[in-house]
Amino acid sequence: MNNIEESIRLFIEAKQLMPGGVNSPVRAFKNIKGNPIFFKSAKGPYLTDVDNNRYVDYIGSWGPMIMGHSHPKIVEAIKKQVEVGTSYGAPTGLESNVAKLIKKALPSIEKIRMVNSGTEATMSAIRLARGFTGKEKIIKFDGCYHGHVDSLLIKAGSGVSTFGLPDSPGVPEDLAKLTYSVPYNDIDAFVKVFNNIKDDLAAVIVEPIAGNMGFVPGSHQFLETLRSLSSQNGSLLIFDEVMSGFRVSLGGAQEVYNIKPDLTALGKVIGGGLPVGAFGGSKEIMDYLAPEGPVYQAGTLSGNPLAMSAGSALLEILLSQNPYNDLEKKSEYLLKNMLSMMESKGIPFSYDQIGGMFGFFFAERLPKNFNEVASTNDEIFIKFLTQCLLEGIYFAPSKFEAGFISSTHNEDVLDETLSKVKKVMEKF
Ligand code: HOZ
Repeated sequence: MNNIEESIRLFIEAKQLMPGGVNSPVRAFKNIKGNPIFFKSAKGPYLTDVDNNRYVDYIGSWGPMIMGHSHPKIVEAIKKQVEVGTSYGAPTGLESNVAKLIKKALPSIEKIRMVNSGTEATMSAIRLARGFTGKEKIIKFDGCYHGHVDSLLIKAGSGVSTFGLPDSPGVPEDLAKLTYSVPYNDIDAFVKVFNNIKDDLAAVIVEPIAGNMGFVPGSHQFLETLRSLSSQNGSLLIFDEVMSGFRVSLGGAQEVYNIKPDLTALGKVIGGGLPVGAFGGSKEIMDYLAPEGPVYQAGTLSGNPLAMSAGSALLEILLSQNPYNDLEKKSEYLLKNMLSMMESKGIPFSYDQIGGMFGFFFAERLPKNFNEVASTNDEIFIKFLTQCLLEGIYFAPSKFEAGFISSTHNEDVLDETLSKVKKVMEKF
């Protein structure tokens, strides 16, 4: 069992200095009534905390560590760039390199704008959609989280659900009323709202594979309905692939479903673990952005050379190795074996995975929307999570988050995880 004395001390100190002791709410472990683990290093599939405990990591910095932590090629690319400058506030060829790599994997993107986070990507994509269509209303889906953007912080998933804050104070009501949130995977509910507001509908934004209410893929029919009605109406369909992009497959969820969105938002993964985001789409829409067009968006650190170097290194590896089948097999092996342990204890358990992204729920049936996720068993989740942490397995600390696996999670690492899960299950 891990001793986390130093993490406890650092958390006490951090709480005096930062709200909740963290810079992003889910990390505080408040919902599982635990002390967050403070880390000092990471390599491959492992994290090491400040008390020298080792954890098998199933968060992977919420996505980017597809090839494991501190991959030598990414480390080398960052080191090389550090020697020649970390920020110029001016163009480099590195940006075009990342743009070309992304275009190769995601053909719906003809032009792209680099930003600094997924939040910035969705925020700017919404502004562009409004500017391009000349319309103002937005449809989103309950439990989808698109960053902490005012217009999108309505019935959002991730930390907003984890802490039971369906709407955030500070979001002006006049802005919030332009956003309509509809149950995920519910075609009838969508069509009804769509028909009511279609004359002023700028965009429909969706996580085609939701990774912020646990892991919940959209149904084909649901996503196809969003595509066809948006096209008929001249509204833009925005796929938020901040979580699913380069995670579920090389071409993201849009490749899995063979559906072409008008705009795509990407995040952390394309920076190989450095702060980055991007949004892109057809030339016609993207050229509506300044300085080509009238919609304004800017940033000194956008296309930052360090982030672009790390991103290029990771994307080149992903394009050449296409690790997604292997990743899916790994998560399936893990989850299938976890299921049989749960079954032998009579604990309701279900799971799903695509590529390197997965989810498990303490429920008999896989949830299809936010309400179903919310009603999965909290008591078992908290007990399981807490015991796993003590044994050195680092799963996402909220049932409203997804799991991530890396190519460095080899058979030994998976078996090590399973033997620890077995030990945890002895306490049930
Ligand atoms: N909202 C993030 C995942 N969906 C968590 C971010 C973090 O705490 O790093």
